[in-house]
Amino acid sequence: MIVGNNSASRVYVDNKKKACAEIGIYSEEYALPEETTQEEILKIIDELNKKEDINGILVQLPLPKHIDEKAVINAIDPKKDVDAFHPVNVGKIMIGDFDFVPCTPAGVMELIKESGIDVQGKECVVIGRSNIVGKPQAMLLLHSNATVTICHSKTRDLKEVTKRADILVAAVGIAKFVKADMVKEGAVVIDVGMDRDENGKLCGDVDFEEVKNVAAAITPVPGGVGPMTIAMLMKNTVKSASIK
Ligand code: L34
Repeated sequence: MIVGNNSASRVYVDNKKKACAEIGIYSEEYALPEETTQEEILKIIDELNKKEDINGILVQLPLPKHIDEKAVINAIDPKKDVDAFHPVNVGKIMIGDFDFVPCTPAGVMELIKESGIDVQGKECVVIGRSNIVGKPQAMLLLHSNATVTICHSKTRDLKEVTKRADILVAAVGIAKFVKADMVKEGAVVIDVGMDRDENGKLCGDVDFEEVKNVAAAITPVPGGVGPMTIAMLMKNTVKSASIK
């Protein structure tokens, strides 16, 4: 479900639909106008919760300001919550007993694993503490036996903290925020950002051109974490269909 006219959301949802079509997942799009009421959204979610042939429900965030995001997420049947945003699924991630992993953090873990990088015992620093990325990212790294630090806008001496990282995950939402002097030589740098630079060009939270010279490995934007987010959504959806 996509509500309103956010052009970035439009691109992401189109990419999700394309991925579904490519691998043979049936999908329905509910594209609703900006002025849709919360009741209308909740009614559609209720119908989808009951539909036997629907295994996954995703409401693209952010929602328009007049909609209570929490109420919408809470309305999704946790068994169909392929984003893993429902409090039940968030709790399960905390315990380490989960079916669905939030797509972006799961994509980051997959990138690390597929690159042959061992997380166990490593110093991992996550910049950003959102419910969608920062917090679940920290939990997934912790479950992989990393030593995890979460930092944010109020962190003192941020640079001193990020420089300790063997694996640095940037999820702040500020274009080119991470500079070379914030990164340890040989670190693995993962860029979750989807920002616009001064020329309106898509870029990440990491200053790629600077940081690539100090990092042992670094993800680009676009073509890094974004496509992985979508791949993990597909994985959660297949899982949902197979365990129902
Ligand atoms: N409910 N809301 C819900 N679930 C999610 O998992 C998301 N997220 C984030 C925003 N809101 C959400 C996404 O889908 C971020 N996100 C997302 C998904 C796909 C891409 C980026 C963010 C993506 O496809 N990125 C492409 C470039 C896209 C472009 O050209 O603008 C890339 O190569 O990085």
